[in-house]
Amino acid sequence: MSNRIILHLDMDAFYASVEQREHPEWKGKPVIVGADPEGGAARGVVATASYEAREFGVRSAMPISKAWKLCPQGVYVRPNFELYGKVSNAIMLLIRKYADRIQQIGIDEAFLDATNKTSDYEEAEKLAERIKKEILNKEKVTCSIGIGPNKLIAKLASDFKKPYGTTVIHPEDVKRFINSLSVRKLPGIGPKTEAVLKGMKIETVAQLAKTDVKTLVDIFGVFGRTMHEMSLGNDNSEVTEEHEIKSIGRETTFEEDVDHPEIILKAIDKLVDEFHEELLAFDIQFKTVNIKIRYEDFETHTRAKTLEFYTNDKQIIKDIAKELALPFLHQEKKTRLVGVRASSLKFGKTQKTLKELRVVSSFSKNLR
Ligand code: TTP
Ligand code: MG
Repeated sequence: MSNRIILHLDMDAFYASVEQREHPEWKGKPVIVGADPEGGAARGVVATASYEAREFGVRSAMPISKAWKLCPQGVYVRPNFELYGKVSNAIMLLIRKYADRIQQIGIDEAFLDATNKTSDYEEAEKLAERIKKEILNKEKVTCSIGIGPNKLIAKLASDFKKPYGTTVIHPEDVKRFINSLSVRKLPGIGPKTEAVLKGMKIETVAQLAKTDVKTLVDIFGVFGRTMHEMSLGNDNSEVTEEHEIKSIGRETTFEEDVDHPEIILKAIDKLVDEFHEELLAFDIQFKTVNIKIRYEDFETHTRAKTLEFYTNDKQIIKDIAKELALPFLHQEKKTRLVGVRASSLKFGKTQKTLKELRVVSSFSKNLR
């Protein structure tokens, strides 16, 4: 067992907080970032909601029409990804000095390995407070930080007390902490997996830890083993810096598994529309198109096709993605997830834009 001290930082209601910073008149109000609600008739989803809006029950990934019903008085804002990317970059740059290594995950999270910067958990907690204050002073947005002996525990801890919380889990408290959580809190366990586990009478992490690994592997494949390791609070993965972007894309888990090819093809169009904007914004061309299809039983297929030339053409991505997906659409099994990516990238602009892109692109949204 290592004696690492890992911090996980996660911004509070990130997009909404940035919007409140830009528009001080929205501070203290329910702010909902997502599609235009069009008087409640819109079909998009909520990207995020300020903590004020969460009091009305509004949540990420909720249909905007539902948010409108729950909170018609809310301030509805269309997302400004470039702005969020800029704020995120500034924050990531600022926290660099606090750790030997930082690993950015998506737009609003990062792990920091503070093992060599701090001698114990008490010092680590002070470090976390300094980081939170500096971000608040300089960027005018808040974050929450979790501290633990590995990345998994740090991540679960950062979510424990939000907003502006600090949660420290000492190595000797890991078991008690993780056993108290519901399985849904573990990374990778969404509503569907939660439901399957519930059917097996597994609702808490403590119950998951007591389950035979083989049973879990039979049902969930390799993820069953990961799940069991997580339930024990184990995670040996390092905080690793990521240097280059190899691909850019999106994937979506359907709210309900689908068996209509039409729905999957439409989802592909929508995913491509989304990330293609980023390809254009950052002047990126691609040569390879990749797809991923996951069935209801978690069986997963990936396929790729490489062109002989670089392009940034949206229709090409759509056509190839659909061609690659076609053989998987007429199965007896329903589809749980579909993803599309462009890879073998060629960058047209400067390093600076590249860095911004990393922030914007590394987050892959759950569309409904
Ligand atoms: P999160 O960190 O999951 O959420 P959050 O920062 O808004 O709120 P919290 O205080 O609970 O951490 O995601 C970061 C940003 O990613 C979020 O501000 C908006 C975006 N996002 C989506 O666009 N769709 C989603 O379904 C989720 C979960 C997030
Ligand atoms: Mg967040």
